[in-house]
Amino acid sequence: MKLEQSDSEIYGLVKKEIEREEYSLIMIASENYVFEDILETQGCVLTNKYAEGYPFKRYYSGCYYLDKIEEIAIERAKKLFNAEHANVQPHSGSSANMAVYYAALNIGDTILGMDIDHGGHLTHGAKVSFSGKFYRTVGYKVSQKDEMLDYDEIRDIAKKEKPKLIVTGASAYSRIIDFKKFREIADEVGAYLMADIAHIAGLIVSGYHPSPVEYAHFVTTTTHKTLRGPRGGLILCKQEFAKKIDSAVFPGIQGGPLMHVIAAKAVALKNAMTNEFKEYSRQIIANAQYLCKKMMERGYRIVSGGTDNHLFLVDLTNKGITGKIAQEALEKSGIMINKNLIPFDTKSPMIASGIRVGTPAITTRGMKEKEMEIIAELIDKVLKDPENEKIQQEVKEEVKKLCLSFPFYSKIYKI
Ligand code: DSN
Repeated sequence: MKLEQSDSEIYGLVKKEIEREEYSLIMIASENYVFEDILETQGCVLTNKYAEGYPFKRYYSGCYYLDKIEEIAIERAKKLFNAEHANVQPHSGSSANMAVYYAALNIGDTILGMDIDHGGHLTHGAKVSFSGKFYRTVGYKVSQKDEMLDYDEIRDIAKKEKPKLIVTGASAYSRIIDFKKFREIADEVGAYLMADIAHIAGLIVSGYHPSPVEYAHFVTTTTHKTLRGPRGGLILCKQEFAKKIDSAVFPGIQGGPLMHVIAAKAVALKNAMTNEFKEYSRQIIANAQYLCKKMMERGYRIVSGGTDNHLFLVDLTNKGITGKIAQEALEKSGIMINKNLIPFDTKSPMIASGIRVGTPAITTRGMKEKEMEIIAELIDKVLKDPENEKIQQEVKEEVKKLCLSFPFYSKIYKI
């Protein structure tokens, strides 16, 4: 029985969401569109099966095909990232980070991570997260001078606080991260280094951002952002930590793996090995840089003055509006971005002084520099007069027109 017949309420809402994704500019830096092969794999019968354990060492019978699938996913992850060991079972990036902490630390040990207000992730030590509750956490910030990482300052904090684990990686940082320097700092204070590359994994495997795999003891990522796979997590590590990581994931923090998601991760990892994917990553960055330039030409201040990756932060202070107002006005106009704290922000996270803009999803649709110019103009039109509902309606129509020239899910669903 099809969903339309069995549950018309959920079916209707899913259909609406397909339309929203098709006719909006999805510019939330952590989101993307998956292709049909990923949708198909995630929606397949593998969702039925329990497979606690690891390939060929399971607690359930009937796992022979799943063993092969997980083994393929592991081998592809190792090959793509040039890693010694991979665990493909974490349900999310947060679970991947939790498993690394569980493997490497004792409760109460010190973690040094990037402050969430400066671009770090919740799980890098925020007090509201398990990371800030179970561990002693200390944060580093970007420099006030250029809004970039200041490695001397990070070293000073590390020397003073003596963390057992240093976390590098971010959710809202637009510059290249020097993983080698982070490792040097970790070595100086006798800490482990974990690189959370959730945002930039796709750029790394394409060669457009240096890889941390050589330097970090542990690397974590999600598979659904620039990697363009299913929603999930992944851990890479040196062979010496393989056993500890595997038992931290299962039975440490998770039970049965989501085998339909693991199969879809395998498909995404294969796709990421292609030249087409490399070109896609190049275009993500070219689009972000071009859009950034066009926003600057319209008088927007960009945090750190630009971007080296798939995202940038816009400080709206000189425009006299908050991130919250901008997010709401743009959402009504069919442009999805998120309000975001800027470094040294004086506003609360629910209000925020800035917005975060990302290009992975619109690049997946095939948009290039020409479209970035149009998008910069549309964003500016809305933000110049954020209360003006007539402008929002006009821009929404323009956005729909633009989206219609880059059909995506309308090619596979009837909408
Ligand atoms: N919440 C994600 C983001 O938007 O960056 C990170 O997990």
